[in-house]
Amino acid sequence: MTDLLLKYFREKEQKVQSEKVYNTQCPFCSMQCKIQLVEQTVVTRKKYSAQGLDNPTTQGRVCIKGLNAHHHAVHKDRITYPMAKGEDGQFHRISWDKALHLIKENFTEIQREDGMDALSVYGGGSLTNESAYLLGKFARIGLQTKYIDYNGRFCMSSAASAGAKVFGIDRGLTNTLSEIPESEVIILAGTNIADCQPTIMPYFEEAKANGAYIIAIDPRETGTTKMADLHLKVKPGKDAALSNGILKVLIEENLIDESFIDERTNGFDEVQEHVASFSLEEISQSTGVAEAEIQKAAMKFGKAATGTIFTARGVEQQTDGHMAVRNFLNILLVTGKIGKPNCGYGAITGQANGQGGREHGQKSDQLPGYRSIENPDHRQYIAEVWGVKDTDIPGKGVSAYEMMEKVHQGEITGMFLMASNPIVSNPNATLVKNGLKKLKYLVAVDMFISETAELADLILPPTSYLENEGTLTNMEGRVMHREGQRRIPGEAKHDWKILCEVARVMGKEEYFTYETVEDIFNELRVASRGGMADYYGMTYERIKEKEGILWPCPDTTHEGTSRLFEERFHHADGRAAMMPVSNEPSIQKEEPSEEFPVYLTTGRVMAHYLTGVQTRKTSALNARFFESFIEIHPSTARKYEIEDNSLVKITSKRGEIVVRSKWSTDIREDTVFVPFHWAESQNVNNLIPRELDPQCRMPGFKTSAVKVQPFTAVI
Ligand SMILES: Nc1nc2c(c(=O)[nH]1)N[C@H]1C(S)=C(S)[C@@H](COP(=O)(O)OP(=O)(O)OC[C@H]3O[C@@H](n4cnc5c(=O)[nH]c(N)nc54)[C@H](O)[C@@H]3O)O[C@H]1N2
Ligand SMILES: Nc1nc2c(c(=O)[nH]1)N[C@H]1C(S)=C(S)[C@@H](COP(=O)(O)OP(=O)(O)OC[C@H]3O[C@@H](n4cnc5c(=O)[nH]c(N)nc54)[C@H](O)[C@@H]3O)O[C@H]1N2
Ligand code: SF4
Ligand SMILES: [Mo]
Repeated sequence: MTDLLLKYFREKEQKVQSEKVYNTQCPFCSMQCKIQLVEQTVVTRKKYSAQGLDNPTTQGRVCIKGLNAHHHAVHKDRITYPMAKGEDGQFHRISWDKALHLIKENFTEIQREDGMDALSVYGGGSLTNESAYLLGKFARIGLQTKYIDYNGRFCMSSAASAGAKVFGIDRGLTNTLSEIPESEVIILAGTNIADCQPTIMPYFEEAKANGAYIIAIDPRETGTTKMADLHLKVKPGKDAALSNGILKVLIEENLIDESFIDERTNGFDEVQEHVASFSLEEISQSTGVAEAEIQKAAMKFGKAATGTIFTARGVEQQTDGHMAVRNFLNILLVTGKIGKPNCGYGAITGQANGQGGREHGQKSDQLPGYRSIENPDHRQYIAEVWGVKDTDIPGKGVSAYEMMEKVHQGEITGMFLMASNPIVSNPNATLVKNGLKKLKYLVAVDMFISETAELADLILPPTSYLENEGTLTNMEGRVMHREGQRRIPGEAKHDWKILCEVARVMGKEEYFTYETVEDIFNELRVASRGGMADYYGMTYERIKEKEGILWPCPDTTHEGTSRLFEERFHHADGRAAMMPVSNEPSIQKEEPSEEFPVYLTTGRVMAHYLTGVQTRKTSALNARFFESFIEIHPSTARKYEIEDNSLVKITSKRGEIVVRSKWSTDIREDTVFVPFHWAESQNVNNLIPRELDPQCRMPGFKTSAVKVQPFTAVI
């Protein structure tokens, strides 16, 4: 054998020797696609390839983000040791001991000077159930503060609060995805699943192949609306009115299920009276949707034997998001299309653990298992699980954005931030940024120096989805086990371990004595027992064996719950609560004016995830969209003298940004669209108002008014 051949074989052997295979779940959206990552070391370089693994929800599918997710986890910018900001304003490596000492010193000082509630905790929906649960306990017991909330406030709060009020329980999907193909009519309201949950699409494609009629509601044409048979191109923010139009036709054409209404609901008479008080013409005028189209949508939905409604952030991220969702639920209830096969509701959950993250206590008014922090019995129960007195559990705090206002006002002077980038994702972002700069001490737990972490005094390195084991609850309400098999890089620690260590230095070690992540899950099971989101019957062993279990699962012989509400809703009388919904929001939304003449709406593109901290690091994704843009109709663009592919200044009452124009006839002429994946001078949240939904404190990310003009740089 020649030297060359020998070398070749030796190298090949080396390759095989160093191949490692990791099973995991995609860290991004709520589909939670199962992924296998193969890591090969070729001489000194590592090569990765990812592929989908079969499971009941995604059946082996993965999208472009999942296939490329590992890039950020192995990125050179990843933080792998604690870093403190020095006098020079730069971050410097320090030891864990030193980091924990700094936290103890600063947090103790803040609470001594400014009071216990001067410290705040801000979490995220990508945390595992175990970390999300522990973060709630950490705030209340570890730091003894009432101020905790999380980014899910901007994501799930409208749908969650509507579900809880109408049905008495909030699980994203009332039925499993496997029922979609048999549903005859499907309404997709304010959701762009084609870009945001791509691996869900085959369920809908199968429904279409079976003859389903799909109705999409969106101010823009998207990959999702293109699949629809009918697209109601609504004006931003008018979903409550539009759904009232549909409801009016259903009731007045007698396309309702009277026995279902009588036996299973309350409040129908008020809804009937309400829809008689306006005309379809008024609805058509305010929503920009033709009367005939509203009628068609209602007739199709009302006449079908089965039907399903999905909503997402287009409907929900509004200052009347809670009520708008309630009105879509009114449509389901008057037609009796819930609690049955191939019928039901789905709030398309957003983040990896958008579902589990909202169940176990990261929310300011919530204790584990969806218990209420204001209910004395619930407090008592959780106090017993935690081994404290109920008086040791602080009361209700405020929502995510309101916490930022308290920071700005100087009432909150310290913050522990885990898994969010709030200066990019909050509305009224300039105020949020200025506020966070004033904090006496900000600790950020993040894999990267995000725009917010940049402002921190201390950054702690967490593990990524490849290393961190735990459970996450997908959009169906299916609790899945993520393996976390890769070796931890550098000195990174799991989020839950970081919480235990900080609690220890704050003198609360006895409440945080977990050896493994499974120990936390076992405590969560007990804490959730008897609550709305009951996980008691799940164990790691059962979850692994069944490839996920749908909650509620109240005992260890229970199979989990595929379909909700077959016999009763979860209110004490077993009935669902209907309620009339006003066409006009109680908190006025911005309408176009002479100064700010077009609607601005915001959202996502397929290649990027949220504030882009992870996906902007991935060249395969970033190459698809490396900067922000404004989607604008050519006639609107001409009116404001904006050329295609040119820089545009967008101004609102709050501020201005500069992005590139993208002419498109897909969007309404009175509306522009800007994604929110970029920061600094392209951060669209600098334009978004501070007003919140009065019921659930959701900001109005999807409706504001702006001016657009060509950007000419001053040199
Ligand atoms: N690629 C990608 N996928 C993601 C994410 C991501 O950042 N990138 N994020 C994940 C998360 S956390 C979430 S919450 C989900 C979000 O998933 P979606 O809610 O589907 O995403 P958005 O793009 O925010 O908004 C959906 C649609 O609402 C439309 N819309 C805007 N205003 C209105 C309105 O007033 N009424 C109606 N009816 N529609 C309107 C927009 O044009 C858009 O097409 O996606 C998840 N998946
Ligand atoms: N204008 C506008 N604004 C919006 C929205 C919109 O549609 N329009 N949507 C809103 C919605 S739905 C959402 S969900 C929010 C999301 O907004 P953010 O909460 O800001 O979300 P991310 O950009 O995902 O920030 C997560 C950060 O946590 C880090 N991270 C990721 N995984 C982990 C982990 O496991 N542990 C730790 N410790 N860190 C981790 C990432 O590196 C990143 O820096 O934005 C909201 N803001
Ligand atoms: S982003 Fe969502 S759909 Fe795409 S691979 Fe990840 S979990 Fe699946
Ligand atoms: Mo979200």
